[in-house]
Amino acid sequence: MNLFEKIIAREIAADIVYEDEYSLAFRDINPAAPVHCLVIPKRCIERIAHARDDDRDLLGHLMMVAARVAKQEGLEAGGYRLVVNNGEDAGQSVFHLHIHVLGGRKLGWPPG
Ligand code: DGP
Repeated sequence: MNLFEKIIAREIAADIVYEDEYSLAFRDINPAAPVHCLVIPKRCIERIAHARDDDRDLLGHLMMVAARVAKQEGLEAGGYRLVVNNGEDAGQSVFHLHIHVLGGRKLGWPPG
């Protein structure tokens, strides 16, 4: 079981902000912004590059959940950023697909 599967199974505690049949969202343990949540699928896809054609609905669902979480966290008016890190150069450290939802401060671009 990977780390995020343990969070789904409640073997590791997390501050969960949203859950449904297909997805879970919880606060990042090491926040990079005042609001920093992660949206994950309950069925593990290691990284976006491993997604298959039949993951299309699930991927769309995760984006909708990310927008919902951002709204719930009060980020809609000021704006927010969604990030998916894929692989080593992007700094992916947990190999279970996740969308970072970041906001609550002015975010710089491009990322360093
Ligand atoms: P990435 O670098 O894109 O793979 O992001 C992984 C994120 O997961 C990173 O921002 C920190 C977060 N994280 C790692 N371990 C835990 C944990 O045990 N609990 C929570 N809530 N977040 C974690």
